[in-house]
Amino acid sequence: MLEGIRDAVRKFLGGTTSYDVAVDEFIKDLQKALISSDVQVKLVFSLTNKIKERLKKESPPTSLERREWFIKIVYDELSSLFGGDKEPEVNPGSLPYVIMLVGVQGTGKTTTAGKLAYFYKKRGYKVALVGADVYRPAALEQLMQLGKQIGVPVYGEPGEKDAVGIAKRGVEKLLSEKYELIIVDTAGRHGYGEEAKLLEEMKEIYESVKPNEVILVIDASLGQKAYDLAKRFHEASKVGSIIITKMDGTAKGGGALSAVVATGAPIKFIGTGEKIDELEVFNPKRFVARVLGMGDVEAIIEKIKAVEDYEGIQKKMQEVTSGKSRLTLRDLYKQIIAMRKMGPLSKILQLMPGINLMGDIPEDQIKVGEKKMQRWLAIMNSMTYEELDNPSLLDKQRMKRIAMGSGTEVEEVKELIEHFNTIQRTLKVLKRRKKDVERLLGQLGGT
Ligand SMILES: Nc1nc2c(ncn2[C@@H]2O[C@H](COP(=O)(O)OP(=O)(O)OP(=O)(O)O)[C@@H](O)[C@H]2O)c(=O)[nH]1
Ligand SMILES: [Mg+2]
Repeated sequence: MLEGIRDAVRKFLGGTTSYDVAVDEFIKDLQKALISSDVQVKLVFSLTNKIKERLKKESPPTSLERREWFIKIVYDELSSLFGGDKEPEVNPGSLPYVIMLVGVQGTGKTTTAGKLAYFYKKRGYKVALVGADVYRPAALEQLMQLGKQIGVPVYGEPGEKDAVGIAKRGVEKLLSEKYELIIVDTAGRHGYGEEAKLLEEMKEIYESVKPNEVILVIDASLGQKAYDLAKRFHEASKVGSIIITKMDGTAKGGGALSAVVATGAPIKFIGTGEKIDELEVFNPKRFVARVLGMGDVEAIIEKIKAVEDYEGIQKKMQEVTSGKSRLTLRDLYKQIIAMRKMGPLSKILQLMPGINLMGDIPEDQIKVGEKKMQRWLAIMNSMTYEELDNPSLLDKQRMKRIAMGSGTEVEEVKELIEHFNTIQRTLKVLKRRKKDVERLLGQLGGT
């Protein structure tokens, strides 16, 4: 099970064996977890070979622990299995577009039909639903209610037992009424759990409706069974994409990879709750982070990003505190841009070696609201290079000109400069403190 990977990550990060031994062990655990999750052996080995190759070719950045760097590589390579950096294209290529949802009982097809209708309606498409589940009592009623909630029409034939006929007539009627996006909800059970018959019906609906896309709905908790299941559905009606539901539950989507492998179809959305808007476009990296253990991996990724974004700023700060260089507004500008990408500066500072001395700076001195940051960026955009490099040039006249140019108030320009001065003062304190610490360390050294 993919769940096993999380334990392996934890064991690896917290382990005390030597790095090389731990890497070998981790790779074996990873292979075991993937293979027992029915991922093709060939694929597993190509993945682990890629990881090993990168280990040989690349070396960890100085700011990262070796073990953390290794997990980052695993994360990268697993992500590319799920589609890499990009989110999938979810807009229909041509209109009208017919989607057919398939999947076993209780996975969330009907709920997802409603969520999809809402999602596309919000994107401006003229959407309609077709209820073609004639087995579950009140299936049509459930869909009607969802439709009513979001203002999307639902085609259904209460009492009719011919699902294929309903689907065909429904899609034809809605197409003639110029609906652009039609979503067909199908049954998940068939009489007394006769799966062969269910699949036969899927095939018939598929052939008579000829949907543009078949989406397989899979429950995140499905685990190992997902592979066979996805394969059987794929044979009955060519699955074009996958939606994983109930990602909000305790299961972490272990079966997802298997389903992807079995069908070759990409995951498009994930369901994250029972409510109509709890549907997200699938993001491979976020998903893999979940598989690897959100807490552990996220912390590492965040650290890497923070380190990359701040390496430049760190260098600059060191130069400033050692007296080699002077802080300018241009540095502040870069810092704000990086901060908006990264989150609070205070958090980033904690991650940077050597800067934890700054620990007792009050939070609110470094915290700047998003809106303010945007206005400050506008202000700095209106400054000349000369002014950015030498803020002491900023007299009343210049401030007025800058406020006009950036559509802000002189007060805000002043506020920005005050903030800049605060940072400068803080750095001076830091510089003094650093000297104190160095002197203290020197004394302790006894020389
Ligand atoms: N927590 C959570 N619950 C979900 C999600 N999607 C669906 N559900 C719930 O799962 C249950 C089954 O959902 P349905 O949409 O009726 O499933 P179905 O596949 O249409 O079921 P059948 O028609 O019997 O095959 C309902 O209680 C839903 O509220 C999700 O993403 N998260
Ligand atoms: Mg249903």
